[in-house]
Amino acid sequence: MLQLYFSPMACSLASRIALLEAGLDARYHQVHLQTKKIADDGGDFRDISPKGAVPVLVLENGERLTENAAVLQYIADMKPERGLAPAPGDIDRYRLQEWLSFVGTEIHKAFLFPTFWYKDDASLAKPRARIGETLSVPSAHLAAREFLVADSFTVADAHLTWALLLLRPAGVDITHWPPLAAYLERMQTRPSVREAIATEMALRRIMPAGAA
Ligand SMILES: N[C@@H](CCC(=O)N[C@@H](CS)C(=O)NCC(=O)O)C(=O)O
Repeated sequence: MLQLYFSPMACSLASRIALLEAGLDARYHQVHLQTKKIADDGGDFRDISPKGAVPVLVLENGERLTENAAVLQYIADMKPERGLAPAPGDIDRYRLQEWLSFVGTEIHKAFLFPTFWYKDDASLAKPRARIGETLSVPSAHLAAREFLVADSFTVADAHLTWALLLLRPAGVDITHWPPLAAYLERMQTRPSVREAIATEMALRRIMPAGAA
């Protein structure tokens, strides 16, 4: 069985959504990101991945895969019939990678990560100044589209949904970008998204962990 190392409401939420969308069972291991302790057994998460970051997907053969973009595409490719990623070679597969990269670098690492990990105003001045311009890109893209890629839900939507969910606690009001607010509302009507959020919010109440 697949195994996912995750932290409640961290970016690994996208992998949980993808697993649910794919209908794949997995064993979930909670990680405390500040202490790098695994909740199950108190083990050192850095022994699982020296990066010390979630998500880590342990494959059926025991190999470990890290990085949201790789993990999400791997999950999608395990169940191609679910259409969670366009077929390799299709131009839309590169569109998917374009969005995974954009969310991972321009929203996650450029804004959410410093906001949740650094917190001081001096470090955050530039990320705060830039986030509006960044969000205007997916906002314009989604103004006349339901999903990021082609016309159905893909793992890129799982990734962007997570990032948009964290913008509010990061101090960004996404109602300033009505297409993004409407998109997030639509995504939150999906059973996979609702279940993933409910599961992880319940865990977060038990063991608060740093996100992003
Ligand atoms: N480049 C990685 C970044 C993953 C990442 O930053 N994950 C965060 C949670 S959202 C984390 O585990 N941070 C802990 C740390 O960096 O020490 C990816 O896209 O998967």
